[in-house]
Amino acid sequence: MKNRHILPLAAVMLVVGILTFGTIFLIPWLPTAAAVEAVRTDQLIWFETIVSGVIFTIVTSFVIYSAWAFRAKEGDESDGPPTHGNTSLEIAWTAIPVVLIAIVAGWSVLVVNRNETAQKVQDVVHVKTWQYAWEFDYPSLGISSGDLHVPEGTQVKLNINSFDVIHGFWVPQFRLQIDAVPGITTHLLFTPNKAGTWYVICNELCGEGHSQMRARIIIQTPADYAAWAAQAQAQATAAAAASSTPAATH
Ligand SMILES: [Cu+2]
Repeated sequence: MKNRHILPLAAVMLVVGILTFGTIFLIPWLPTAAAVEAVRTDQLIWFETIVSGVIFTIVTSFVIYSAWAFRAKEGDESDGPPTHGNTSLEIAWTAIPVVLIAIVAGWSVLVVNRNETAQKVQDVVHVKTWQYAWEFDYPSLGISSGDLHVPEGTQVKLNINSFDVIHGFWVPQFRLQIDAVPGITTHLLFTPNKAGTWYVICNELCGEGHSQMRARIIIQTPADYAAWAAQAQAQATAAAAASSTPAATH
């Protein structure tokens, strides 16, 4: 490349780079990450986004600068000079993408593997779905709830069933989703790591009430979670006692 092209090309690259990376970093593209799995997924997404931004900046800058610097003069109807390719350039633009794709593929396998590794200590919750509601049963506590309460820092295993059509269990803050399919039980593992209230959103078009099919997911500190569980258990015991007592007025 001739020296006189280097400075103006660098200037174009600077402008394109600022616009590209401004768009990448100044817009909050991703929702809060509230689980260990979300953090792992986001690291991979950011790696891919930044690499894509660098490649986009280089390619776009060359295209913009070349369209301006090598444009035909007015009235010039002649052919351009013949070009026979450039072997080292072709090797580079083949080898670099191969290496990048290998990195992304390997990294993805690691993320999926780690996300799907069961820990020794787990809370198990049975998720029941139907048009258009969620119910969460806690077999170890003997209670059920319309909100999904989970403690921070402990892996949760969901066993998911549907009683009618296919629904989708999706929590954007976890970057995870799995279908609820009638006739089979599907599973999802996650480890919440940020206390707060988010939503479980149905992610399969399941009927006219689909867009309203949401439940709260409440991530609590272990102490708050234990307090909630104790209160819910006391309520369940009181309700069972009341329903088994014969009513005097009848
Ligand atoms: Cu649904």
